Amino acid sequence: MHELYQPREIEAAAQSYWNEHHSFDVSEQPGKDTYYCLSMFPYPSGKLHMGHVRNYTIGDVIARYQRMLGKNVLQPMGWDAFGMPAENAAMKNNVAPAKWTYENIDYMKTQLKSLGLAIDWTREITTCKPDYYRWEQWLFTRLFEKGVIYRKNGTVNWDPADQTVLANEQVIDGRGWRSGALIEKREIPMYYFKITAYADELLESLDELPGWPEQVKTMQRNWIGKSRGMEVQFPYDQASIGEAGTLKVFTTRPDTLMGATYVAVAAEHPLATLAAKGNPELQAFIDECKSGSVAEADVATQEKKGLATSLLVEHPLTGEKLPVWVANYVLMHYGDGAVMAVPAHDERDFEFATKYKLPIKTVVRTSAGDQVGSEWQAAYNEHGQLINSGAFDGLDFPGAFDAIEAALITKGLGQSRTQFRLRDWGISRQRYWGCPIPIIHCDACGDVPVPEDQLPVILPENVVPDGAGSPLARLPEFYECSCPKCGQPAKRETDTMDTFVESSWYFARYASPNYDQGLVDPKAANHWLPVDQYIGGIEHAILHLLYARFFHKLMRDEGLVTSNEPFKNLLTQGMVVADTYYRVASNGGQDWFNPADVEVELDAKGKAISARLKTDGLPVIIGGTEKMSKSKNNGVDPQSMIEAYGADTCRLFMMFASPPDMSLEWSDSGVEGANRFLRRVWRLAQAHVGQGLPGKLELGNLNDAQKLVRRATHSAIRQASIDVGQHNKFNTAIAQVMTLMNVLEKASQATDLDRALIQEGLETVALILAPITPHISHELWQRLGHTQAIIDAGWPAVDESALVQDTLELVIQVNGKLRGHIEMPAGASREEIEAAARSNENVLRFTEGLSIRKVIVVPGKLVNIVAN
Ligand code: ANZ
Ligand code: ZN
Repeated sequence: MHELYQPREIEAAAQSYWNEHHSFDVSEQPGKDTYYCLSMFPYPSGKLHMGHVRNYTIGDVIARYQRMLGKNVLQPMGWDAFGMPAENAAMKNNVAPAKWTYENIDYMKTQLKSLGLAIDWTREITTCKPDYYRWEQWLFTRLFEKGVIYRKNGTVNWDPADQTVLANEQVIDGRGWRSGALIEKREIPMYYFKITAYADELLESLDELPGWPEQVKTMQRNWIGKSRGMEVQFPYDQASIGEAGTLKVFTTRPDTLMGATYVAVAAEHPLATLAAKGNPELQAFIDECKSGSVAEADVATQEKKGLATSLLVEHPLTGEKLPVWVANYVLMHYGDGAVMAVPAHDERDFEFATKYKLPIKTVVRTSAGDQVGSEWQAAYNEHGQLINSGAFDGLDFPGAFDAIEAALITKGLGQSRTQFRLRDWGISRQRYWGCPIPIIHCDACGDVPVPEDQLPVILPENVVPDGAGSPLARLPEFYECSCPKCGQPAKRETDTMDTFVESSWYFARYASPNYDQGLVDPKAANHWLPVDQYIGGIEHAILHLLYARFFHKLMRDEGLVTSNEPFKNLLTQGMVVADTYYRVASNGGQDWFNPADVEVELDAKGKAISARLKTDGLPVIIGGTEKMSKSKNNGVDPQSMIEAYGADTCRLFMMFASPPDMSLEWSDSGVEGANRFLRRVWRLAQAHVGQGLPGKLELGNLNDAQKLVRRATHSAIRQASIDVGQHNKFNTAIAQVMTLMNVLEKASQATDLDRALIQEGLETVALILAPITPHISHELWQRLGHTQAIIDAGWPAVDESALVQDTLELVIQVNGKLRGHIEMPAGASREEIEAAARSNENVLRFTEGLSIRKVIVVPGKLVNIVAN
């Protein structure tokens, strides 16, 4: 055994052992407990960042731990390989997105391998390869025929200079990121997944997921946004509108109907169009609204603006005439694109009514009272008794809801309705690097799905996009085809799918990645699914997880899987954060410096007080701790870390610095600490092994000191098992190992029995660390004399008898002050303890001349003697 810890050699040896033995390749083994551990697969952007490393380390530790519990563990990996960055890189470097992507995958795979992850690489999935996306296309055609996918017009950002559609993030302050041209909105035909048909189930089955963080479930619930309310119709005032009809609105507060003082419609609403005829001012306002952002968050925060029309509608119950306004805070695609405005009880309406001097009428008695006043804004969402509402006065919310519904039904002007915020999922993208939508447009037959025997529709890989328009739309050899139905010349769809589609079902494909008879082999899929533990970033809490849950239900309804939900347990790992440093640049912006290039001066408490750039020695400003990112230049490259210290140090630091769901603060001294600890373990093992391995541990006659060593070993096992098994708390499990190491380093090595105890302790250290630092554990295990590899060893078991304490140390107090300690047999009675305490020499000294009034015994802890 080498004297010094040499991670490079140790890690290479362990990894080649796992490779040669195909240690992590798994197959279905009926009867054996399965465990499917999945980390969100990476986008092949070029190289791994620390967020990846943390994600995959957490997943790997869980996978390896479950394997030690005797389970058949599947841990696969793949590449979410379609997407815009490849197109951008292609334009910048004039290289085809396919080539760029495959090269990145090659490099990142070597990086992942250097981390020593227990991955079954035979199941690797690359979503941009036809053998993967053909099944996506197959499912698309099935769902299209079922009507779960349909076509309708959708609004996109159109760049008139580049003649191309832009994603929301490519529109900066209303202009194209590349051309700088003012972006227009355009309506174009797109394909939609009818996710709204599953809205109720997606909501309900969140309750079947106790293993998900509550926060994520709440985010999903809010996104789905189920509201129970009422649709209310306001009859047109024919004199002003010129025709008969009703304006339909959706409200969650029908109890406030008697407080409606105006109605407001979205700019795209037909009544707005009607009112704008011959009203250029209104038309200009409508155009302005239409050119604004499509993002809902922007609509919520923008200044409320509107314009009156000359149109009136009638209140459905009182017949009172209410003015129709066009307002920018009303969304066309929610509810009915129109609202009944109740400024007294709705914040947005209040802001609007105040600005435009519209009447405000209170109809609900809230904690703020009956009148509009200063405290009253906090009470918007409160329910209360109705006032100023005629026949409905005195009713509470449920009572008012029912009574008003009954009144509306009688008049045929309304009824209750449940409304979802969730919209159908538009998946058409006018981009090149994505999965082609398998539809053929025929003048005679319409939209014809590509027949199964003509799948996959292969994306040509040798294309270099230039940013102007979709390359596929300019490739006749791609889009020219004949109609599968009538045989006439037809045109292939040139849009590709949203890349969220690929990541919505990859977890199922891993079960049978090479299966060529279907999307999944149902037997394999049902063997492994649902995923036991899914691990990934909180940034995917809404869209990815919702789409994946949706797809799982689609696959279920296709008869491909039997479970209802794809991910039994979800762990959202915290961010990796690091210090930031900057200088103010001459243009007023900030120049960020990497922490590696900065020297920091600390005060006595270790707090940074000043920092200088290493190159010029001049000060830089300390910018605080932020998520590692390119923009703040505070990233640490995992590769350089692994090269400097080895993967085990990197893994140990990541797992020790904080629990997986909390943010992890990068610290060079923390990394060095982790490395120092592994060197300590190595040193002790080396010294131990160097003397020759001891004989078998004979438990018969341990002395007190030896019992302490053994107790330290087994209490580490007990605590680590609880921390890891029940709470995913690897950091505290590591702390247990550190405590154990302190004991082992001080323990006597004089006799063979002493050394047998150290052997047991070191084996425990290797085993508990095995999921976290698998390479050094692999090596130590061999050095400690095992022929079987540590990956095939079980998680250590607690010997309860080792935890039994023969004697306990009790604290002695006189009048609450610490006056000494006594050793007592663990089974001593209160009386025996009291007697021993009374005869203790310190007690005798401190109670001299006093009389003892009371003796309080807290078994196992202390004795307090009250004397005066
Ligand atoms: C009258 C009212 C009175 C409302 C009141 C609220 C409070 P959720 O819960 O998100 O479903 N609304 C309806 N359609 C809208 C649209 N297209 N654009 C903007 N706002 C719209 O919200 C439903 C509430 O949002 C509805 O209830 C409506 O305002 C508004 F004291 O109607 B309410
Ligand atoms: Zn045809």
